[in-house]
Amino acid sequence: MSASEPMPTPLSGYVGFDTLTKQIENKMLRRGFQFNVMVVGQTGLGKSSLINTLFASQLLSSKGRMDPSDEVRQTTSINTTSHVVTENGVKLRLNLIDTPGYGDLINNEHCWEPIVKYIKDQYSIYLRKELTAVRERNIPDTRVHVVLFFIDPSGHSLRSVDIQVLKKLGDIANVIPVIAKADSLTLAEREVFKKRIRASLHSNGIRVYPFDHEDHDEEDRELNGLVQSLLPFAIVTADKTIDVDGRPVRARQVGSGLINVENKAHCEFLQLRDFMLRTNLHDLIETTSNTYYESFRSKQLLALKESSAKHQAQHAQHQGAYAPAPAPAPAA
Ligand SMILES: Nc1nc2c(ncn2[C@@H]2O[C@H](COP(=O)(O)OP(=O)(O)OP(=O)(O)O)[C@@H](O)[C@H]2O)c(=O)[nH]1
Ligand SMILES: [Mg+2]
Repeated sequence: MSASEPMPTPLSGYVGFDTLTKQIENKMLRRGFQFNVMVVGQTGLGKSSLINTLFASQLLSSKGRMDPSDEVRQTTSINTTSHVVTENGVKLRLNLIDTPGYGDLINNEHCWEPIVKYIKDQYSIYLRKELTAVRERNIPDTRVHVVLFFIDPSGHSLRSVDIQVLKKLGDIANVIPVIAKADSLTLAEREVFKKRIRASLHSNGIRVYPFDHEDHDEEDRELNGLVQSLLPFAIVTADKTIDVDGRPVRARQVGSGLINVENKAHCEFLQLRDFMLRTNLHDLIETTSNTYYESFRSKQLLALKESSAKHQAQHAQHQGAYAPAPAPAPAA
């Protein structure tokens, strides 16, 4: 107890404020949660396929490619699909933001600009709503809570264009790197590749999620450490649904073999989904707001203050130039 805190007053009967957490929970349940996921990476690495695998059953109505016989459609513009999913009474509103692949152009310079602009635009929209005189009680949140960054399973290292994009994204949003199409690497190759990527991220000063911050306690730090040593998640996305013990399971046919993407021995899709949704969904939302949006907000407000001070100074100078000349001093 701190020195300034008064002594606790004993209660003579039940008052009822122990229901406070329940009251908050009920309110949160009624309101539901908003979670916005973006996929970014070179072309053809399975970004759109992951979106269809992530929340499989709920996404059957999505515009994505669900049947392997459908023609593969290249994503050509930033495309957001919205879904509402409910699990045990918890309502989650999802925005899945698919982005066009990059990296197949001769000149990849600035290929990240539309993606960075999209992320910043969402901060800007939120800030404008926050600053209006009559604020909405619940501002719609379109800020990107997590960017899944797809790495080509080359087995070599990160390409220089990836490093550039990761640097830009790591400064403005939570980025979780994943090795795409991990079925093309053996387990031993995956491990070597992962180590090399972690070293490259570190040597290039790229911040990926999760990272420690002051709100974290010992337990959070331990979990972060475990996940950091697992990054990037080696994933395989599904292109069909199979039946395993009477339960529909998402899978991919590779050659004559079948990969159950929900089997932890086959790939780390489940680890990624658990980490993103079961353990860290709230932290991803909070970190976006408290770290990235906060930094955007303070920079914008400082810039606004500076420009208004400059404007005022210019105005004063302007006024001075037209001010009547001071009266001549009386002759001695
Ligand atoms: N072997 C294998 N193939 C995959 C995997 N994920 C996706 N594919 C296939 O890769 C092709 C491209 O998949 P998309 O999901 O369209 O890739 P994308 O990253 O959205 O591509 P762009 O929109 O062009 O950037 C499709 O034929 C998919 O079936 C995977 O994990 N393993
Ligand atoms: Mg696509």
